Amino acid sequence: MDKTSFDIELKKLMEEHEALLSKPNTPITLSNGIYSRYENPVVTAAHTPLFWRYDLNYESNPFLMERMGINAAFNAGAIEFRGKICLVVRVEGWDRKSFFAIAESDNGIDNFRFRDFPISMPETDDPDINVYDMRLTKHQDGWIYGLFCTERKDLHAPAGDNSSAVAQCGIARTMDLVNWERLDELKTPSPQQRNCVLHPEFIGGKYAFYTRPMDAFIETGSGGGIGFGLAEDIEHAVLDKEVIIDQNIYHNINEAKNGQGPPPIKTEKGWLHLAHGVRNTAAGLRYVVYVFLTDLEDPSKMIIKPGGYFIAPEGEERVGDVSNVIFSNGWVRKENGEVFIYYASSDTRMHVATTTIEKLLDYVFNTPEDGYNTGNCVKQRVDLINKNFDTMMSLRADGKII
Ligand code: M1P
Repeated sequence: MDKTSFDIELKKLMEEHEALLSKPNTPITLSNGIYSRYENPVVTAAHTPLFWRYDLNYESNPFLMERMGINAAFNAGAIEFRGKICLVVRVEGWDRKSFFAIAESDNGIDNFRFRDFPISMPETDDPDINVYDMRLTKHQDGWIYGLFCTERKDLHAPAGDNSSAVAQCGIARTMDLVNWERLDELKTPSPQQRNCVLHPEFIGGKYAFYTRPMDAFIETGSGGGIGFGLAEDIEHAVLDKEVIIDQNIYHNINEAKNGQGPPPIKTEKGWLHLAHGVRNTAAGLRYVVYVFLTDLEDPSKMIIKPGGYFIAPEGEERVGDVSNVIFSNGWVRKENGEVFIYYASSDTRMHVATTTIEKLLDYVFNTPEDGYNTGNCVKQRVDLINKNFDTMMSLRADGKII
């Protein structure tokens, strides 16, 4: 390509990129009353800066090749910081390695822009092979913590198995989202950990962690659900004991496994949790997210859990690198009671859904709990139909429904 064509192509690329970044996002008009979804994803691989992907220099890249592409931008931690919504996005290159990068927006709905540089996360003595899924906690002790999964090859895997890894919980902290201090990895009674989250407040003077005990890399095995444990110290955090606070249950949305999403939000009625649940299907695993509430004094104590899922994949959300997945590790409670839920679809892109604390509490307290069998579930539905009966009949008489 000659220099003039190069300049024309580059200008086109930059204009298209800017058009994507500045595209307004609007709520989908028909909401389910619980939350509103939005028309467009908020962050995708295409949102990453062109200068992360292209060599913009004509002399070294005369064909304007995208030399270091980005495959996906998903599973972001979220925090409101200095008046902006900051997402710590799991960005995955064409080389399959994930890294963290901050995308920020003034309104949290659109116009997310990545900072110029990704986060250069400090290492421990045992370097990470891959890191992902950061949960951000603004802790009572004044620090912002990022807990994430760190993976290294499983040295005990059979020869030729290049997929098995050992997953552990990495911990880093920051005051400014720029400089990060890496702390020791979390030690727990479980051989592996994913989906660990730091609770925002001290419990009995200790740091409290949500965990997801696992026997192996993919299978949770005897772990059984979302765990909870206390550590004396955060710099060398050790949990001597993990109790399961939300168990996997037969024939349920989390029958295969589950995991705490973002840190819980404190409300007057209890700690509001968002978590993901996984079940098996003939087409593979299906990931959805669900909500529950735990006790204000003792967040390991479940107060109430609505039955079923809160968000499941819809439309284009169903398809991606790992299809049929909704996963969330970030949400933000605004001062006015609004809640912005950041969720990823199919390990590919980020979306937002908006709701309020008032609606979430209504949802948790007034949605029937799981009936655990078909008979009970039919009774719950018949109760609803009976409750609606008079309204239904008068709407029918008025010709408003058939
Ligand atoms: O691919 C779906 C998700 O799988 C993992 O979640 P879990 O540990 O609960 O199976 C995570 O690797 C997550 O990043 C991914 O979105």
